[in-house]
Amino acid sequence: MQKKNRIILALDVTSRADAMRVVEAVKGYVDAIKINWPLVLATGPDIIREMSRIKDVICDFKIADIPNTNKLIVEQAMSRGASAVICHGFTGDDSVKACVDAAKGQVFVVTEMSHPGGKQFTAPVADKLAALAKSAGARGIVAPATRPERIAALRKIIGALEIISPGVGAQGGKASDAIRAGADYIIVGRAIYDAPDPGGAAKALADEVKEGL
Ligand code: O7M
Repeated sequence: MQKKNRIILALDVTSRADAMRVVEAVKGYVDAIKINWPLVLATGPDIIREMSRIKDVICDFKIADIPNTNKLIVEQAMSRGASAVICHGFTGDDSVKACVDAAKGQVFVVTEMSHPGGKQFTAPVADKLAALAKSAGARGIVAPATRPERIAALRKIIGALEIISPGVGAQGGKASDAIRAGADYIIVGRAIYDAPDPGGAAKALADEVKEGL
C-alpha cells in the first residue's frame, strides 16, 4: 500500500456494479480498498481478486476465533489477493499470532472501536490490545477517528506501527483531526460511496488530509 493520499476506501456496497462505479471514480484518491462482509456476501469472494487488480485490498473480516480457524480464514483471504487482513485482539495472543503468521505480518488489530458502543467493552482494554498488536508482530492497529485523543494515546504504545482510522464523515470524525493525532491512514466509507459525486468527495478528503499533515 503506497502512502500517498492516506485514504482507505471502506467499500461497504452490496453489488458488483456499485463497487466498480465507486472504485473507478475514486481510485486516483485512495491508497487501498477495504472489503468487509457486506460486499463479499453480496458478490462472492472473487471480488477480492478483482479489486486487488485495481488497488491493494485489506480484508476486514474482523477475524475473532481460535488460532486454527483464524489461520484458515487468513489463508483464504491472502490466496485471493488480499494484501492485509484485520483481526480482533480480544481472542488473545495465540489467535492474533496465528493471523500474523498466516499473513506474514500484514495484520491490523482492532483496538478501541469508533462507534458509541465501542466505549463499552473495547475502550477499557484498548491499551492492552495495542500492546498485544505490537508484541504479536502485527503491522498496525485500527483506532477511532471519532476520538482523536485516543489515536494519540495509542500511538505512544505502538511506536512506529501503522494506525488506520475509521469514523470519518458519517460517524462524525474529521480527517484532518485523525491525521494530526497520528493516524497514518483514514478509513472512509459512506462519506465517499453515498456521496452524489464519490470522486469529488474523495478528492475533498484527500485535500483535508493534507491539512492535517
Ligand atoms: O465511513 P463509514 O462509517 O461508512 O465506514 C467505516 C468503516 O470502518 C466500516 O467498514 C466499518 O466496518 C469500519 N470500522 C469502523 O467503522 N469502526 C471501527 O472501530 C472499526 C472499523 C474497521 O475498519 O475495523 C477494521
